[in-house]
Parts: sequence; structure tokens; C-alpha cells
Amino acid sequence: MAVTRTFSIIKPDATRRNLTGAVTKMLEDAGLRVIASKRIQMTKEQAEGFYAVHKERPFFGDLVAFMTSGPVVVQALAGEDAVLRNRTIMGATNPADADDGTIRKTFAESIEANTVHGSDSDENAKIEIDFFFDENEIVG
Ligand code: RTP
Ligand code: MG
Repeated sequence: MAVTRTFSIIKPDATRRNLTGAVTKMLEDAGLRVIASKRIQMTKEQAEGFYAVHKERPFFGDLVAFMTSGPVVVQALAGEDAVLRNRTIMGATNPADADDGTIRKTFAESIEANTVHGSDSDENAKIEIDFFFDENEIVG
């Protein structure tokens, strides 16, 4: 299987509870390697741009408010089949539906404050990594 990249966000509910290390450890234990990482305060414009695909959804305004409510940690991750590997360790969007042992089952507070984002395809992983990182910030 090929080593690929994905993009992850440790969301404000996690940074607020000082879970950056605990979440990152679960990603690493799942076979993912952090190849870029930075803690940022997302602007409203960044959050609206990043989640533009959801702009007609009823939860869009709340999602943008949540994602700008505190710091986030954006990361590029590498590993075998990284997108699927990350989605598996993250668990379902709604923590009530997430499998035991997943990040969201362990830490998420609600369907919105669900601790992590992960890209849903290789194509979106590249778009999302490029949204937050220059290539020279990524060290594989
Ligand atoms: P993500 O994009 O963050 O990895 O999560 P996902 O694919 O599992 O979920 P998606 O459908 O893409 O939704 C993006 C984020 O929007 C929030 N959300 N809120 N209130 C709601 O019904 C609702 N539904 C989704 C969550 O923060 C979700 O991760
Ligand atoms: Mg999504």
C-alpha cells in the first residue's frame, strides 16, 4: 500500500481541554506521522473558506462560530492509506455513533464539538493541506 497524506484539525473543544497531545498520540498510534503542524486561531474568513462545501447546510453558521471559538491545531499526516486510516481512528461524525477506541468516542462532546477533522478523499487532502501549509512547511 502506498504512503499518502491527509489533513487533520484538532478542533477548539480539544485544545480548550488540553488534549492536543492525547489526540496526536492516538493518531500516531494508528500509524500516522505528523509531517507538519501549527497551532492557529482561525479567522472567520478562513473557516468559511475551509467549510465552503457546507455553506448551504443549516449548521454552517454554528460550525464557523465553533471553529473560530478558540485555537486549533492544523496538521498534515502521512501514512499508508492515510485518509482512510485517519477516518477510521477518528470515528463517526456524531460521537454517539462512533466505535469504541476512536478519537471521537473517547473525547468528542457533541456532533459539532467532535474534536477532530479529517479529509474525506486524497483529492480533498491535497486541497486542505494547501489551504493551510506551504510545501516548505512540510517535512516528511
Ligand atoms: P469533518 O469534515 O470535520 O472531518 O467531519 P465529518 O466529515 O465527519 O463531518 P461533515 O459532514 O463534513 O461535517 C463537518 C463538521 O460540521 C459539524 N457538523 N455539525 N450540527 C450538525 O448537525 C452538524 N453536522 C456536522 C461537525 O463539526 C462536523 O465535523
Ligand atoms: Mg467532512
